[in-house]
Amino acid sequence: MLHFVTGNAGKVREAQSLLDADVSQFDFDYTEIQSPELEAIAARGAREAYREVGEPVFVDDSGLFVDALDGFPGPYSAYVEGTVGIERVWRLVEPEDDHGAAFRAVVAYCDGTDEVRTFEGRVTGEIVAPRGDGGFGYDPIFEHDGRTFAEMDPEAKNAVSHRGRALETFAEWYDTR
Ligand code: ITT
Ligand code: NA
Repeated sequence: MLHFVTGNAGKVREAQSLLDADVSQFDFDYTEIQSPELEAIAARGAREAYREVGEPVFVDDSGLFVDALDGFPGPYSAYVEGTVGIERVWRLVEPEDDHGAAFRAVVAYCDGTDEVRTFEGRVTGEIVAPRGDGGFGYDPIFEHDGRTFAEMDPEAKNAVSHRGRALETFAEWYDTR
């Protein structure tokens, strides 16, 4: 049994659809340090979550990096989603010539026996007016290959997404460790 320590049910659905191992959500609010680096945030979080749960855990720290906004909201994506909201992020990007953006995710695993392991995934796309009602978070305004992530089912999104790639790399390591 692997505990995915997160308050985000959308992340859990994607991990369950991709990983062979049994994944259960453990909703514990670990400290998210103020850092420009997703990897540092995730690694610290995984250590703290392991101390809380006492069994193998992983966490996911992720964010949307908009090119025309110099990578904003990046590590502050959750805060910006909850305050400004995705519709206004779209409005910020709309007048820009460059709508390019990337989602990044870092999955960090800790089982107490070894150093924390981290696995990263990245996907590029375009910021568009909101479309679709699947997924979560910024999915309606992130278009990849003609569809927003909110227009894809979890399998299609996992096949190309930042989290799908990070989880894929994690699973390869986990299965052969
Ligand atoms: P936990 O920290 O409890 O896991 P969270 O949603 O706060 O949940 P983060 O701190 O990693 O997660 O913040 C990630 C932000 O980026 C948050 O606003 C998400 O909605 C957004 N995000 C990450 N991956 C996404 C995805 O696949 N699709 C849409 N938005 C995503
Ligand atoms: Na969070």
